[in-house]
Amino acid sequence: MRRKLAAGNWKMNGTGAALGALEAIAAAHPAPSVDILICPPATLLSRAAHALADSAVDLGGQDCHAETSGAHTGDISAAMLADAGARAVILGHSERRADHAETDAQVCAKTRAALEAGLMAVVCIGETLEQREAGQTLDVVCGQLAASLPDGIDGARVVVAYEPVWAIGTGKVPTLEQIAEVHDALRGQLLGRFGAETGSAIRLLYGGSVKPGNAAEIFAVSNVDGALVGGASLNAADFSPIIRAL
Ligand code: G2H
Repeated sequence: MRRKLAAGNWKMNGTGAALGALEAIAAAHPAPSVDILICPPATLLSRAAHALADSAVDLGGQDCHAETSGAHTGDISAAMLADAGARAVILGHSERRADHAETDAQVCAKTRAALEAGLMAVVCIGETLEQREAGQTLDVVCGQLAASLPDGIDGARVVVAYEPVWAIGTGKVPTLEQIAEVHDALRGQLLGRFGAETGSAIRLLYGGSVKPGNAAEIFAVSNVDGALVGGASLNAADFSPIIRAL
């Protein structure tokens, strides 16, 4: 049985003053029945790890380099994230794919590096509006999934987040039928490629404009094991009801 996961992606939001929001989220869920992961900016990780040391909330990064060290100015390795207190890392978010031209092959290499560093990898995939309107959604997301995950993975430490690009930060959300169609296809592909044990252990999150008002109905969709939440993960007032809806 897959444990549900509520993951927060703070993106490029939050300075030291935001630690209070992290503490409020943790304080509201002292013994959660689901996993809670928050991925603040890397600059906050060490302080957040200290502030949440005794909490049930795990911390994650938002990207890592595929190499462990070297001449890569401005980049952060998976081992560095782990050293700063991260237990996970988001990889291949559509904003990284768009802003930094990240390819599936790069995401795959980063995923391998994250797993080797002992992190859980939250691998993001999703179609653009043009691709959906052209009827290419399943081809696109299944292609991204195939090329973004390495072979030989531990399913318990891999999470796939389906995030339609057109639903991110827009307030637009796919229909429940559209979410189910994609998640069922992804589960089928994972089972076919990795076998029953690994393929059924990988958690599938939905992401894109998840809010307190739509979380419960999304979580009731087949093969939705939780959510990757952006804007609504920045404060306890919004994120706590989403966590409770899981
Ligand atoms: C999608 C999501 C978090 P939001 O990017 O990954 O953001 O919930 O703000 O749409």
